Amino acid sequence: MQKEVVDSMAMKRALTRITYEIIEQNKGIRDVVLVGIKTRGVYLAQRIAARLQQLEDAAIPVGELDITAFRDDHPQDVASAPSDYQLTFSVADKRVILVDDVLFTGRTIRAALDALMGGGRPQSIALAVLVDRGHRELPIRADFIGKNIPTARQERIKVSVTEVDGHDGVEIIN
Ligand code: 3GP
Ligand code: 5GP
Ligand code: MG
Repeated sequence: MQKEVVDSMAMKRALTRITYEIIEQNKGIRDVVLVGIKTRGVYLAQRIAARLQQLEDAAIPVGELDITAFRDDHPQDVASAPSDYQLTFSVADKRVILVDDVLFTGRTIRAALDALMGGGRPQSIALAVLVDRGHRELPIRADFIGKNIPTARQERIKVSVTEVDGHDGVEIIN
C-alpha cells in the first residue's frame, strides 16, 4: 500500500522553510557550503542552494558525496573506505550543511562525516533532511527537518524528485 504524505507544494514549502532556517542559524550564508548525499540529496541540496542564492544574493558551492562504499554494514567495502576525497572544493573552515532525503539509522551520515573530514577541518557540520523516519542506531540527529514521519521499521519512505522521478513527493510504502 502506498500513501502520499507530502505533495509537491508541501515539499516546496518545507525546502523554503529549511532555507530560511539555514540563513537564521548561520546569521547569513558566509562560509556556508552544501554537500548533497547521492542520489536525491544532491537535488535537494541544489534546490536549497538556488533559494539561498535568491534570498542572499550570493552563490553557494554544492558538492556531492557518494557514501555507499563507506557504510559500516557493508564489510566488504570497508577496506576501500574514506580514502578518496570526493568534493571539488575544500571544506576547511567552512560551515558545511549535509543534505540527504531520508534519515533512518544514521549510518550513512556517520560515513559522510568520515568522508568529509578527509578534506580538512570544517568550522561546523550540520545536517538537513527532507524526512526523518526514526530508528536511529547511532547518536546522530538532524538540524533541519522537512517532516518527521514516524515509521515501522519494515516500512519504506519513497522520496520522488522531479529531476530523477518526474515529479515531487513523499509516500509511505508498507
Ligand atoms: P537515494 O540514493 O536517492 O537516497 O539507497 C539507495 C536508494 O534506495 C535511496 O535513494 C533510497 O531512496 C532508497 N531506499 C529506500 N529505502 C531504503 C532503505 O531502507 N535503505 C537504503 N539504504 N535505501 C533505501
Ligand atoms: P541510514 O539508515 O544510513 O540513515 O540511511 C541510509 C540511506 O538510505 C540514506 O541515504 C537514506 O536517505 C536512505 N534511506 C533509508 N531509509 C530510507 C527510506 O525509507 N526511504 C528512502 N527514500 N531512503 C531511505
Ligand atoms: Mg538518501
